[in-house]
Amino acid sequence: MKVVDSDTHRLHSPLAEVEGGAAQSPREHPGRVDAIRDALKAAGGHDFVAPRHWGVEHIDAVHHPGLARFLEGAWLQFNERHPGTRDVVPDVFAMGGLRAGMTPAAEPQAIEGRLGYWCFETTTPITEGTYAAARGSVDIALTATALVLDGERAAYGLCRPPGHHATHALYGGYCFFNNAAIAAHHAAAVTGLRVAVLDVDFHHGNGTQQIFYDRGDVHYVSLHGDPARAYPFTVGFADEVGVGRGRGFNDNHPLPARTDDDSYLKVLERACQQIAAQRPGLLVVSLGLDTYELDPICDLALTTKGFARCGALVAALGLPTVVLQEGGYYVGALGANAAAWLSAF
Ligand code: Q9C
Ligand code: ZN
Repeated sequence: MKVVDSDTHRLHSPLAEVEGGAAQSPREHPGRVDAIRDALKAAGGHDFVAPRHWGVEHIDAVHHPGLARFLEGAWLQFNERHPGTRDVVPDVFAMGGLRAGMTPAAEPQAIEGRLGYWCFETTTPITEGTYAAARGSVDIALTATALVLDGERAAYGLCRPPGHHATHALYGGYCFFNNAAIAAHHAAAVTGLRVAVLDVDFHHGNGTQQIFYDRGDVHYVSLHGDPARAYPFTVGFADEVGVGRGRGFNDNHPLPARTDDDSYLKVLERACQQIAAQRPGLLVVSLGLDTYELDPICDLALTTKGFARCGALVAALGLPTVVLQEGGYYVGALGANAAAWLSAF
């Protein structure tokens, strides 16, 4: 398979993330890409290509244009007021309730306010190189998409930072720009065909769902830890089916803790049937590997062999397919799991 990767992701490497009231070593770090790249090289059969550069208009087509403008200048604007800050994290959030019964908040002018206006949580620091890294991740996603639009049966984009938690106007969950949504929108716009997004990351892709919730041209289907117990907690329930023209084009499959290969594959088969029933022309897979049995922040129980079965099942859809990397935090098996999924595909 064609694999699109680059080193631009290294520009995003925070020292810490704030989770549960404490700073900890980031779960989402450059070593994740090293592990996947090394395993794919060792497995063989993959053809590595560099990404092209894509304009910011592809990001603005999916996100509020203010999000990219903000991320581009945020680190510098914060450091003008607080010199020497390495990792920039909001500590005030522009929650709707602050102005309940009044006109909604305009974008604040002070950087401390802007951070809490564009961000929804505390585990996604902005460093000096974050914007460039996030742009590079989008370049990888769009280059992989272009390869498939140009006739490749499939391509894999080794995206980092990941993307599926980023909504129209918010970053968070280790995600700045929604790589999969940008890829799916681009493919739908270029081909005029319906596009399906299959999201198998452990966490529900709240951003991707939100971006396409009122659209019938992009069908979002997700398997994930039930938000009754799992991040992002507020989105990803089974009764969220889309709205307006998007009604019937959103399918969520919340799963219980410790779901194993056999149970998972039964649900994945149902998800594939839902995708096939809408007759898409192209498939985007948000490939999170944090459903693994040893993942340190998740609670499903897939095995490396299970990932191979998943890759084979998705391939059987017979669709032109763009596979984009999302999460996966047990680095000791991350490469083997990616290689198993992609080789079986
Ligand atoms: N206590 C991805 O896998 N931390 N993002 C959750 C719960 C954020 C995961 C904190 C998890 C984000 C792409
Ligand atoms: Zn995840």
